[in-house]
Amino acid sequence: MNPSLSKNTWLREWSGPLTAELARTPGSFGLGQVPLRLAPDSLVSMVCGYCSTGCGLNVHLKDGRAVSLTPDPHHPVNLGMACPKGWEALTPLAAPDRLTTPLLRDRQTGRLEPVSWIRAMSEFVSRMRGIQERHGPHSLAYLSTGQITTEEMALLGSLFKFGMGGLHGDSNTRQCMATSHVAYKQSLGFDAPPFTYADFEESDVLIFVGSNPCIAHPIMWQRVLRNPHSPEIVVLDPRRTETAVNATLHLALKPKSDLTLLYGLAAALIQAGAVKAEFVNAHTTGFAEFAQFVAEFTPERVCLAAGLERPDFDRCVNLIAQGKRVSFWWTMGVNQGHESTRTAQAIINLALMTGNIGRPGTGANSITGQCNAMGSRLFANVTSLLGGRDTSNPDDRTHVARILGIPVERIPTEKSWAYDQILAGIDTGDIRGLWVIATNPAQSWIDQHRFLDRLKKLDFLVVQDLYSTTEMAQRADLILPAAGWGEKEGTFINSERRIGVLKNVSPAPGEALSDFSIFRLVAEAWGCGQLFREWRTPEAAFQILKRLSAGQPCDFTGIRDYRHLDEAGGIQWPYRAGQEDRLPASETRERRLFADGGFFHADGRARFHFEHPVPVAEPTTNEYPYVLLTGRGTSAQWHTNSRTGKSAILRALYPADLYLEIHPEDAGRLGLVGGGQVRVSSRRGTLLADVLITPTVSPGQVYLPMHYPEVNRLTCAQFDPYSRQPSYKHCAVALARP
Ligand SMILES: Nc1nc2c(c(=O)[nH]1)N[C@H]1C(S)=C(S)[C@@H](COP(=O)(O)OP(=O)(O)OC[C@H]3O[C@@H](n4cnc5c(=O)[nH]c(N)nc54)[C@H](O)[C@@H]3O)O[C@H]1N2
Ligand SMILES: Nc1nc2c(c(=O)[nH]1)N[C@H]1C(S)=C(S)[C@@H](COP(=O)(O)OP(=O)(O)OC[C@H]3O[C@@H](n4cnc5c(=O)[nH]c(N)nc54)[C@H](O)[C@@H]3O)O[C@H]1N2
Ligand code: SF4
Ligand SMILES: [Mo]
Repeated sequence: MNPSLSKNTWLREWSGPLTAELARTPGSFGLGQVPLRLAPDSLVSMVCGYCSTGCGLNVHLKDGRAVSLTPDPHHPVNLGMACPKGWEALTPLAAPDRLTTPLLRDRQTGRLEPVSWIRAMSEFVSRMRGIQERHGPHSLAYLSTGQITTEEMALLGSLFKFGMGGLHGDSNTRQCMATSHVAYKQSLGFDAPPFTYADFEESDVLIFVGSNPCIAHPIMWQRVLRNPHSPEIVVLDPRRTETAVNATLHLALKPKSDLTLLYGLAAALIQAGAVKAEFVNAHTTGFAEFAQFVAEFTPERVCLAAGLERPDFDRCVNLIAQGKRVSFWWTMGVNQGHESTRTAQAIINLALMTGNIGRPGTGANSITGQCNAMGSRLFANVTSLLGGRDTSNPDDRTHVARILGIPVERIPTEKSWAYDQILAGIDTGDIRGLWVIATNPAQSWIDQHRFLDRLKKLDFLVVQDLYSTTEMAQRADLILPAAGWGEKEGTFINSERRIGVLKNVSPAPGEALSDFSIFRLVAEAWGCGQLFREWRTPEAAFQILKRLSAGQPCDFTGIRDYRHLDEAGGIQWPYRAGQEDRLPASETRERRLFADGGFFHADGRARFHFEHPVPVAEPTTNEYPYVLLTGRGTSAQWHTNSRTGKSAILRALYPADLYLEIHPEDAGRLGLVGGGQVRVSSRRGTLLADVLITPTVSPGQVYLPMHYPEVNRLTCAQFDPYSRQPSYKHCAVALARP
């Protein structure tokens, strides 16, 4: 049977204005079939759905079916290149464990059984409502993602908070970009990464802090390789990563000594007369206090703390002092730390004090992780109100209510709990029902055993995913089958603030629905569908997002519609209505922020933030003598491997089993042999891994790639106090022969 027909049938059965509408216009709701506006034999361009680089990919349609994919040679981001995940992006859609119907756990047998959407929705509503009636409206929570479209995130955040009366919702962006969000907001006045990818090619000095783009952002790294200025590349990473090997200077600092080192660099730059006083005086506040604060971070002190040789430190200072266009880039080695916000701000401070921001080839540049973490930072309605507004500000609430056409009383005045607080709320009985969308925290959240124990305490767990086999799905009471990238429409925002479109080029299997349609169904079933009547299609929702962006730093009211985005190869915010006529030709394809030195605080000035470094939660001891670092393994593996593990081509590009990187000296002392096994234990758990002996890690440190299910058994739940981002990259472990 034609799957789309069966969908229409059940949709018609379930009465209600929305469902009738869905049944009438299936294509535009991502209900499975290729929208009519795509010619059956054509080349369809769309943005990649893995990492935040946002490469343009061309999907080749034959007889209305996606048959292959090639990188878009004209796309301003990737210029015809793609990494293995991008090339293989269609393969995971056809995996045999795709969900084709909702699954409900039978209370008698404990097994997950297929049910209709009507049953799934009535179960969702009756059990979630029941929890709210028994334990109050805030006893529900959701955990979402940076991997669904901006339209979907905004609808979910609005539905849950304004429609269902919930308050607590967060996403895996907390695991990833929360630090950058808070750091930018406090320092620059808005969460605004200032760069454009051309900056990779225009710098004469690039400094990567806790960032391994060779593996995690390979196409950004290709842009670095195109830099014609023979740039100096400095890498601050405890490991000799693929990126560090390609650097002109690798500072293999001790794990989590970044803040001390960055303050030391600031002090030495001040000593070297490298401060751009004119810029600092005109555009910043707090420099004098900062200069006084860092004075005690002498080269001797910081080299000792960071385990660096003085000549390497001096060389780094000279490169920054003498560089004409210095750019600073950071990723998870910074964000996933116990003092990560101040560390990110220490990087921002270096760019500000040396005037390296707002000009080509400069910037304090946080590289994003997931394809749409930037969308979630602006529109998920999680830490800020839609469009980067402030939940606690009555004017902002009134404004958003007016734009959405909803009563202002529906907008909560309080902020949601952060991810870790929501989980702690399960222990205290405050959170009883959890809805998990497009994230797999049963593998990816820190301190896994504790996480899994908490799941058992829930009254009701709903998981919305592509696959029935993920660690989360297996534990759900109800699974909602979602359409994935390539099976739906919407937009993503990449690392350089570029909004790109994705398209529906492949039918979703069985009764799987786009997340957008699922949220609309929930709204309808909950009885609040009327509040979201304007959110008819993803593109209609995009028009609402435009209005929400108006007047904000992220204003993109100048973008007409999806077609406009498509024709332009994506458009970076800001792009205000009328701006297209005023932009110089050189800036229509890419733009950076702060060219005029004006920042987003009310006084137009950027701020220096700083604070004394503090020790890690779990230093090594005699019993647990090694520091465990975790992160990405290969360019072919994506997070919990639910998608990348489906491709035979990608599987051939990474080791099948978990492996531990260990220095030859340590391996020798412990009698470990390459290819043999090692038991790795922390205070919270233990695992077995294959031994990979390599000098890329320093003695006393070991490394596990995060893509294998066991890794987070070991990690230690410590959080940055400002961003509440987990510190995945530091805990103490013991090693033993099994
Ligand atoms: N292939 C692939 N690409 C991806 C992803 C993926 O899963 N697979 N995920 C995407 C996502 S969501 C993200 S967030 C990004 C992550 O991108 P990256 O942050 O570049 O990747 P990681 O390997 O997590 O961490 C980077 C480096 O931080 C270093 N590090 C550890 N501790 C410290 C420290 O104390 N100080 C410093 N300076 N460095 C430290 C690690 O050794 C590691 O090399 O990648 C994105 N791209
Ligand atoms: N030890 C350690 N742990 C880490 C990290 C680390 O460096 N070290 N990094 C952290 C970081 S930066 C991140 S971002 C997280 C990532 O952690 P997760 O978000 O848990 O990882 P993913 O595997 O990307 O999970 C996405 C899920 O969504 C599903 N999915 C994909 N597309 C769609 C869709 O369109 N709709 C729906 N409904 N579902 C979809 C996938 O099948 C998958 O199950 O991991 C964190 N965990
Ligand atoms: S670099 Fe990122 S966006 Fe580009 S193809 Fe690879 S995964 Fe996709
Ligand atoms: Mo991430």
